Amino acid sequence: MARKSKNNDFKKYLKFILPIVILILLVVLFFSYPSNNSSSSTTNSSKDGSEKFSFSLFGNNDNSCKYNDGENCLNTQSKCICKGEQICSPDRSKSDNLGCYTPFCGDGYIDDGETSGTCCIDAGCSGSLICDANLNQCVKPQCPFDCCVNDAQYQDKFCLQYYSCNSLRNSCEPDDSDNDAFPDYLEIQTGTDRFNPDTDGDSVLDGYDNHPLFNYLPRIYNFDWRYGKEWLIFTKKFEFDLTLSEDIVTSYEKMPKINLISRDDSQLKEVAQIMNNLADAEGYNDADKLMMVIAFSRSFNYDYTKLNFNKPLPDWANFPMETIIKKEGLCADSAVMAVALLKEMGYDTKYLVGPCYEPDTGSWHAIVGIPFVEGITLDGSERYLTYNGKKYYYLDATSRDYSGNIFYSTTSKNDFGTTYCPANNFVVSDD
Ligand SMILES: [Ca+2]
Ligand SMILES: [Ca+2]
Ligand SMILES: [Ca+2]
Ligand SMILES: [Ca+2]
Repeated sequence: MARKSKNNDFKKYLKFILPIVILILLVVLFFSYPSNNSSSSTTNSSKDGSEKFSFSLFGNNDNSCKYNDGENCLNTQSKCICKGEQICSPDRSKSDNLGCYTPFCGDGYIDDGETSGTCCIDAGCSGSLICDANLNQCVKPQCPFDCCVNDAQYQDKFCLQYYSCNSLRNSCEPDDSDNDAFPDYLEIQTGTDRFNPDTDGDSVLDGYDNHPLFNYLPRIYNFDWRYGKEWLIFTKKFEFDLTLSEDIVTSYEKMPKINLISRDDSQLKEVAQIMNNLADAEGYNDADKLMMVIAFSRSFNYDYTKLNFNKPLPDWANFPMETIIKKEGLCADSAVMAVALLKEMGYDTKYLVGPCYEPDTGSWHAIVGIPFVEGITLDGSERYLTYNGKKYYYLDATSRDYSGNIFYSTTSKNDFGTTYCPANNFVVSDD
């Protein structure tokens, strides 16, 4: 009886205890399910790497990263663990919930291994170099000008064909291979030779030649004037013809007004030869030869249109041949012409300039300085200046409108005398 009773007690005990055990298990199950995950997902890790679901029979849930509660890879390293190439950097805007981040070149952060050499997009460049984002390379900055060739600071930028870089101005300027004032690209367009400064051989550089491909039909220029030993009493008429191409005549107006006296001019050489021949035919001494040329110069008209050009001389004066062809000019034109022509004839002449005062304040006068030569008679009133130990006598080559004594003297006030343009103020102005 007792055994039966014992068996019944156990059954009663099971009936009582089993529901309690099952109830406890259900309660444990319920609390082991994460409260923030109400979905029925059974995946145990999301793409951000966090543990979404864990099952523990014993209800121990501390192994998952509670990022909603502020846990991250930095402050809870044991649970919030970054994976693979991720780094822990909760401050970055694109970090995941755990504060993990996968760095890449170009993300704006300098990470381990990123230098100017490996990732200049993030790490930047040293010195004046800049990062080329397409190449991810440090390069010199692009030249900001027309051109920068072999410039240490900038990437080289070259000029188009037939242009070269002026390194002082960083600008592309046209090539002129033969230095004839005619750029290569224009020579190619025109058909002239870019390696021959005078394609048609008419003595006019291509750049100043109205017809650079052919010698334009020449024209005859006639000159006549008078000179005599007894000045204004007995005179001899001289004359000569000069054959000049129109291209030569127009070239003087195109050329820059530099080296007016020193420029090598084959036409002026021809005139000098004519003058020497004319004087030699008369058996003239040096003094008469000089005066014959001065008389030639003084036969020209005074160019009143240039009268108001009160500029320093002679940068605005004409070329000697220009004055000869026009047969007119100011004192500067006549003096430049006479000095250059007499030099070609073998005389050591100087171009002299000096200021003139009342009533024409600010104006200048230009005259010729000549050395003493055979046949000159001096009366003591003549003026001269000493230059390099040599006396140069004043000679006024300006037009017949100012006729008078040829020599510039203290008494020749009608001839730009000392009151008007003080003789002591003349200086040598060679060009
Ligand atoms: Ca040229
Ligand atoms: Ca040429
Ligand atoms: Ca020519
Ligand atoms: Ca020509």
